[in-house]
Amino acid sequence: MTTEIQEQLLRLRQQLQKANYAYYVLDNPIMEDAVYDRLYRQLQEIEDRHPELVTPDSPTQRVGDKPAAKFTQVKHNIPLYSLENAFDDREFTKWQERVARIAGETDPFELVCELKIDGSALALTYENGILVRGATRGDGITGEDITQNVRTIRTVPLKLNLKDPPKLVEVRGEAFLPLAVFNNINAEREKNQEALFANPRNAAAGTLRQLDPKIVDRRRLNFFAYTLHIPEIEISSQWESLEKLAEMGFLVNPNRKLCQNAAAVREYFEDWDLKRRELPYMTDGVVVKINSYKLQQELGFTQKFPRWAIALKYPAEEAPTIVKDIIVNVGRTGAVTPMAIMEPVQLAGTTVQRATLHNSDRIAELDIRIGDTVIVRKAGEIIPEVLRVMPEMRPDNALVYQMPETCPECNSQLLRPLKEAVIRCVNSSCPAILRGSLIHWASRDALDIRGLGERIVILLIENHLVKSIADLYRLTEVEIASLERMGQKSAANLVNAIAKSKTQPWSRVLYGLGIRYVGSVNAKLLAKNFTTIEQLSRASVSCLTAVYGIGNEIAQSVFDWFQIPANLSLVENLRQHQLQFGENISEAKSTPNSGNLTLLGKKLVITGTLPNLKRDRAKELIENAGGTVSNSVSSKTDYLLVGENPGSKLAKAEKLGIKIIDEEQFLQTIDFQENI
Ligand code: 1X8
Repeated sequence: MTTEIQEQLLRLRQQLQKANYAYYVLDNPIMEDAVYDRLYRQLQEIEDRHPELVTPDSPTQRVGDKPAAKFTQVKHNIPLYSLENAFDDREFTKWQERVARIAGETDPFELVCELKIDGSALALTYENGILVRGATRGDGITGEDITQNVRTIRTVPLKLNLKDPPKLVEVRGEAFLPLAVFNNINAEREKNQEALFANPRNAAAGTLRQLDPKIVDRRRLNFFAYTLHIPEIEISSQWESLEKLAEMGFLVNPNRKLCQNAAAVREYFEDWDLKRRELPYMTDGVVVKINSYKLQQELGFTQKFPRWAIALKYPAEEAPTIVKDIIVNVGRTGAVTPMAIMEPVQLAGTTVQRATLHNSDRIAELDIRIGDTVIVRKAGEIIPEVLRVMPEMRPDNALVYQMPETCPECNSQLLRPLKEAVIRCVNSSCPAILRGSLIHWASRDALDIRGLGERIVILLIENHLVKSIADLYRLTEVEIASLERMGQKSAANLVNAIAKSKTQPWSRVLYGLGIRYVGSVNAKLLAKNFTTIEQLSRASVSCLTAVYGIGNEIAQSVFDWFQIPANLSLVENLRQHQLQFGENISEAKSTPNSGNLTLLGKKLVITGTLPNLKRDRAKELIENAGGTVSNSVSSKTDYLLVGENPGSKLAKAEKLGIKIIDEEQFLQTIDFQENI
C-alpha cells in the first residue's frame, strides 16, 4: 500500500518536474496547462493525506506559506568574487597582456564570452542533488540565507538532473527580473506613488530580500546559472561547466560563445551592443573568462578579483541635454513632483524631453538650474532622470529654481510632512487631485470606464460638471454632449460605460478609491479578507496586518483613509449610486459583532460545555470575528475555549503552552455586548 503511494508520488513528481523544465527552461511546453494543473492537484491531495511523505524537492514545495521573520547570515563555502571591469578596449588589451605575461602564454588562448546580466548574484548549494540553500552574495564572504525565496524561481531545479548526485554541488548565477516584469512593478509603484526601482538589478535585489515568499513568487524572478563547483566530477573548462549546468537542469544563457582569440571577443562585444537591446532582460556588459581551468588555476586571484576573468562594460544609456524649464506635476495623492523640461534627446532608442527631478532635496543636491546642461539617464526603461549637472557648461543667466509654496493648480499652501521628502497639496478639492482621482477611477484595472480618458476628465472638471467621483454617476447625456468635440453617440456610450461600472466587483471599487499603497493586488487581497467595506473600515491596524501579505505601511494607510470624513461621505455617495462594496453579510447573518475582526486569522479549539453559548453559536461568533474553529489542538492553535468537563484537549493545550480562555474572556475578546 505504502509503496504504491510512494511510487505514485514519485511518478507525479517526475512528470511535473519534466513539464516544469520544458516550460520554464526549454521554453518548449510538453503539457497542456489543464493537464499540469490536474497532476499537480493529484500530487497535492496525496501529500495532504500523507504529510510525512512530502519531500523538499516536490513541485508543491516551491512557495512556502510562512513569511520569514528575518534572514540569517551564512558563510559561503567558496567566496564569491566580483569582477574587474574594463570600460574601453585599452583596458581589455591591458588585461589580456597581463594574462599572457603571467601564464607565459601568448594569445591565442580560448576565452568564453557570456552576457553580463543586470541582476543579483546567488550561491546555490545542493546536497546529494537536493537544493538545501540559496544565499545572496552579500560581501562575498558571508551572505543571507534566502532559500525560501530562491525556491520560488522556477528555473532553479529543486533536484539536480544527475544519476548519482555528488554529496556537494555549488552553483552560482544571476537572479534577474525580466524587463516586462520590472516595468510592471514600477508602473504599479508609480500608480501608488511609491519610490520606483532605479533598475532591474535593484528590483531583483529588493525582491530577493522580501520576507514573504508569496510576494516573491508573484514577482516571477528568473535565474541564469554560470558557475559550477562540483568536486567529484571531472570538468576541465568553463565551457564544459556551462554544458554540465544545462544538463543538470539549469537555465544557462544561450548567447554564449567560445572564442579562440581576443579578436573574436571584440567581435562578440560589438555584435551584442545592438542585439542586447532586443533581449527581454537587461545586460550591461560581457563577461570574458579564460576557458581552461588549468590556466585559471595558474592565474589565481588578486585581493579582489579572479585574474582569469574580466567584465567588458557597455556605456550606460546617458546623454547630455539642456534644461529649458522646471515645472511641477501634482499627482492624485497631492504629491508635488518637479520635472525638468529638456531639449529633446535620443536615449536608448527613444526621444526624451522630460525627466523627473524627484523632489526639492534632489534639486538642491544636484544644484540644477534652468539653462544648465545636464546628463540624463534612462535606466532600465523607467522614466528618465537627471544624473548630474555639467557646471562648466552653465550659462551666466542660469536660473536657480524655487519650489512653489502654493499649489500651481489650486493656489492653496503646499505642505511638507515631517520626515518626508515630498511636498503635498492637501486641499482635497484641488482640481489636480480630482483629475488624478477620476483618471485612476476610470482606469483599466479599476472601474474600467471606456471613453473616460484624461481629455474628457479635464473638460468635465473645467465645466463644473464633476466635483467628486460620485458626480460621474449623475451625469446626463445632454451634459456630456455639450462638451467640446463630444457627439451624441459618444455621450450615450459614455453614460452607458459609467452605468456599467456599477457592476464592477468590490475589489476594483476598492482599488479605484486610490488609497495609498493599495494597488490592484493589495485591493484584491483586502477585498477577499474583508467581505464588505464596513468590515474594512472598522478594522484596526493589527487586524489589517493579520492578513497575509498586508504589511504595516499598507495597514496604516488603509486605517488612516477611513478616519477622514470626506472619504466616508464619498463612500456613502457612491453607495447611493449602487456601486459594489461587498456582499452585505451583516444583513444576511445579523450578528451584532460583524465587522469586529479581533480573531482574524486565529485558530480556536472548543472543549467542554460552555455555560451560555451552544457550540454552533460559539463557532459562528468565532467565524464572524475572523477566526476559524478546528477539532484538535496542535501547535498551530491560538486559543482553547474551555467549558465544563473539558476533555483531553485541555491537558494537551497546557502542555503546548496554548492560551486557555473561558466563555467570559472569549466574549470580552470579541467585544460581544448583547444578551445571549
Ligand atoms: C557576474 C555576472 C557573471 C555572468 C553574468 N552576469 C553577471 N552579472 C557570467 O559569468 N555569465 S559572472 C559575475 C561575477 O563573477 N561577479
